Amino acid sequence: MAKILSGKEVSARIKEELKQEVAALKEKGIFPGLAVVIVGDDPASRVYVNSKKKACEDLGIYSEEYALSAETTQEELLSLIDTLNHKKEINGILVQLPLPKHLDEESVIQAIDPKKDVDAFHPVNVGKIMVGNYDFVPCTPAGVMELIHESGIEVSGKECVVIGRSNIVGKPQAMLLLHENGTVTICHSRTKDLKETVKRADIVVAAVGKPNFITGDMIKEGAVVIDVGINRIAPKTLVGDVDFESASKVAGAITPVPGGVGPMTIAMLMKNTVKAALIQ
Ligand code: L34
Repeated sequence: MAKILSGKEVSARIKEELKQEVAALKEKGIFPGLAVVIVGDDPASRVYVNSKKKACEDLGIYSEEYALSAETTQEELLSLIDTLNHKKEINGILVQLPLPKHLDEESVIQAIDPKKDVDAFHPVNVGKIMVGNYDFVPCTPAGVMELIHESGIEVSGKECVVIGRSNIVGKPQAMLLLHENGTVTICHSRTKDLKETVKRADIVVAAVGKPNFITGDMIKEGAVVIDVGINRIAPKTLVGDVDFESASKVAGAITPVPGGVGPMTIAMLMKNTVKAALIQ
């Protein structure tokens, strides 16, 4: 049976450390502040944004929430971002994705001051990650790296297979693994022989958004399996992209859903917000 990589526990530890750091910063007159923008009423986004606000409260980080109606125009949203870019109390700006269809995500992200881009989605920050000299790491891939470190596995020289090529997870995840000298393969919907490719991996990161897509027969004995998927298959049932039941029988270490990567994402956002305050 695989070791369970509890993001819930690891994130609690990280947040405890950050809490001390925030208290020390405040003594020096530095007060980290985060603005979270949510547009529309996607229930999942609401849950995540609430967790982000709660984490700020727990750590003593100042936060502002802007909950905009689903009918918000592009101009209104850009105008809010402009205000936040110039607002002294705000060190980090996060626009919760996805946005309603009529809004252009790319230009919204580009409007955020890269120094306040705690998601690291702005092309300037994306480019810095590519080069390997960066301040902010996207929260989910950063959380995955922390969990991999936590499993005690060295990435260097290992076969790493990332399933999914999104800008938010797959692509930056591949870069972070590469920076630690992993041999990285990115799989996606057009990949031939997905099973054979995943089977080679010492480290598997699944970020495809398909419930229970990666099954135990695709996993190499002893591999580290990180499940980024959060799929709601029934009102109260969340499952990952990995079939935990079968995969946990062959993996050496595996993350659960919930309680795996999700809480780590939030801890990493807090880390980036503290960093943003330090940089500014
Ligand atoms: N801008 N948009 C922006 N930044 C992000 O970093 C995100 N993401 C993703 C969606 N959109 C975003 C998040 O915050 C996904 N995500 C996220 C954050 C937290 C959790 C899941 C996804 C989380 O806390 N998950 C819990 C379960 C929560 C539930 O019950 O629904 C878990 O234990 O996995």
